[in-house]
Amino acid sequence: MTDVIVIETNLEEERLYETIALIEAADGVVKGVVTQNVKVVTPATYIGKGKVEEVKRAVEETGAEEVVFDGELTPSQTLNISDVVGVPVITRTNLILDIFAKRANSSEGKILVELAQLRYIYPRLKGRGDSLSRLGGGIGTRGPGETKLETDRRHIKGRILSLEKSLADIEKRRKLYDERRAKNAVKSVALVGYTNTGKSTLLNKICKSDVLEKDMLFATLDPSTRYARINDEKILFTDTVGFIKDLPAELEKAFASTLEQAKNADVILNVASASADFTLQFAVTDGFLDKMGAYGKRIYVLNKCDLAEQICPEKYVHISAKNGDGLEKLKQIIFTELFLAQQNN
Ligand SMILES: Nc1nc2c(ncn2[C@@H]2O[C@H](COP(=O)(O)OP(=O)(O)OP(=O)(O)O)[C@@H](O)[C@H]2O)c(=O)[nH]1
Ligand SMILES: [Mg+2]
Repeated sequence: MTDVIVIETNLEEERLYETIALIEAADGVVKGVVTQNVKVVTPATYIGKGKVEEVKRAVEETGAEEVVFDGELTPSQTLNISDVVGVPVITRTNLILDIFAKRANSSEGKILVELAQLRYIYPRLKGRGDSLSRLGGGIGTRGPGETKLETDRRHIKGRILSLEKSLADIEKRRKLYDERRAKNAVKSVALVGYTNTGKSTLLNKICKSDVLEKDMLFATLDPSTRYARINDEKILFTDTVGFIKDLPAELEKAFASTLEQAKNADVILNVASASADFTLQFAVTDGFLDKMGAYGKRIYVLNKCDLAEQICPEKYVHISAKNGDGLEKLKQIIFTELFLAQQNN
């Protein structure tokens, strides 16, 4: 567990909750939040000089070991703040990369995370040979690439190329598998959506399976595929990594790779949570799917309706994966899309 102070410059309440959840998922404990409504960015430290002093006091009073900046900083801004506050400063991207490093299980997942980490670090190493050694051993710094962080740029470049090659091999194998599956004509459904909306819970309910479901951001990293039957037809369901707003560019590639199956699925369930800002969640997911060129028919599933405080728009399919409400209806909608509607296209 690492105690942290958060610097918040985005003043939406939900954003702060999300950041705190990210910190918890990375094994951090929030000891305080320093907020600044940044009207003019201070080039050296992003936030103003007085605010940096306020962060320093918060660090000293709480004994926090790290500062989490809820956004992006340039490498020199990171170092300048860190010099004043006396502890390492990590960005939201470091935090997300860290959670991914912790969760990566499959060999592909590990390659993807290491690649994303190295791609993030590489341009930041210029003329800053010493900067990484300042990161210490807290959150935001671990991962498959950790031991290699102190080697030089050339070594990192070489490692990136070699990881890219391994990944290309994995992708080629998967493509063959997908082509074989397409030939066997098994219909497929992908569960995609914002993180923590209940995708894994829904997969488990539909397929009577037991993939990890947990109240934590990015509980799922590697995709899992299971079978289920609807009206006696065998259908493949794939659970996928969750999306998040402002995903680091370095991780977008990793997402795109683990989402290959979603890209080729006949039907995509875009899952959001009725207890959160579901309009934003649907939109964030749609944005990624559009960018990836996913062509499957999209069904918008509003999960956790048991928790809904307001009346949810009718245009979504309302369900509760937890208590089973709406699941039968959802299955029939999926069936219609796969076996009836698409025949007419
Ligand atoms: N109240 C309620 N909770 C639910 C429902 N569905 C899932 N949950 C809970 O929401 C939390 C997240 O569920 P997951 O299935 O792990 O969510 P996910 O979308 O797979 O999350 P990531 O893999 O982290 O992106 C768990 O604590 C579930 O028990 C639901 O319909 N109602
Ligand atoms: Mg999951």
